[in-house]
Amino acid sequence: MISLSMENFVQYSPMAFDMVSHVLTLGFAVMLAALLYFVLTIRTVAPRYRISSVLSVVVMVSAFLILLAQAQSWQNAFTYNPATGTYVSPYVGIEAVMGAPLAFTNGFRYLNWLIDVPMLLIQILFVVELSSAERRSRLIRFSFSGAMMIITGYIGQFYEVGNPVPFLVWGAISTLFFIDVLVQMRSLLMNAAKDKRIPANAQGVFKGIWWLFFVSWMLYPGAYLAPLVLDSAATLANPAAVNSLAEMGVVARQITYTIADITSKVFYGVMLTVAAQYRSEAEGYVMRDGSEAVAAA
Ligand code: RET
Repeated sequence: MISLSMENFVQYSPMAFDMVSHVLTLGFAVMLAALLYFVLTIRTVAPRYRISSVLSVVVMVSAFLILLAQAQSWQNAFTYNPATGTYVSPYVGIEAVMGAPLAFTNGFRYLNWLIDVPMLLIQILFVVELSSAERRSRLIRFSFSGAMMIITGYIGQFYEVGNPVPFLVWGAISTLFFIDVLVQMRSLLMNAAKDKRIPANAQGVFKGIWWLFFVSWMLYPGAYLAPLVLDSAATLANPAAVNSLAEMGVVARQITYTIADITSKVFYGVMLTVAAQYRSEAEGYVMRDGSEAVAAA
């Protein structure tokens, strides 16, 4: 049984190798920049919405660290071979490398999602209008389904090279939890989009959040399935064609992860901040900078 990520079995042209390095660097740089946005805008919303910004901050810190580690892992896992002009893992084809410390893995991403997915799902509960009993029950169901979706997918990804049956079975189990998350999120946002207690501009933002959520979260299962490209490529007779298809699959997968991370964490958090700002404004909240206190003294 092979339990290494697909990336380790492919040879990369310098262009493909660099594209992945660049896109992974973009990923962690955006998280750090957005961290500042969420910290600096926290007082632009009324206190009851601020927990959403706090949760975005938690997501940014954990994503920054994991994506930094992910980029370093990419740099360390491959060496340039001047004879072939490609980057390769020194371990390709060596059975004894199971557990090799420098092998590239996407597994850390899943453990990061285990933190971030419940946070992202919970933060919306503080920006739409819910009774505290409903908020609590939604929070429990979101956290349970979100965590189960990631844990089952994490197990599945160990089988991505050469073990299609457990890979697809665990992926299917994960999908059942994903469907529950989608159904809950849709009802939450569609209700918010027609809730009379929410001003029209914020209602429009909630509708937009649904579409952003749906598209960005669908990218993750797409990236999970990328190794199937490698499996089907393996049936081709020409090894160079197999490699170039797999190389494209790896580059596409890392680009997909980065787009998904930026949209599902950063754009989503910004849209929630905007919705909270509209709601705060409609409720008469005015941001104070402390100068009136100084003037009064
Ligand atoms: C897996 C396994 C295959 C089936 C499905 C999956 C869904 C993953 C999702 C992940 C979302 C992650 C987010 C992270 C943000 O930090 C686990 C790939 C359905 C939807 C939003």
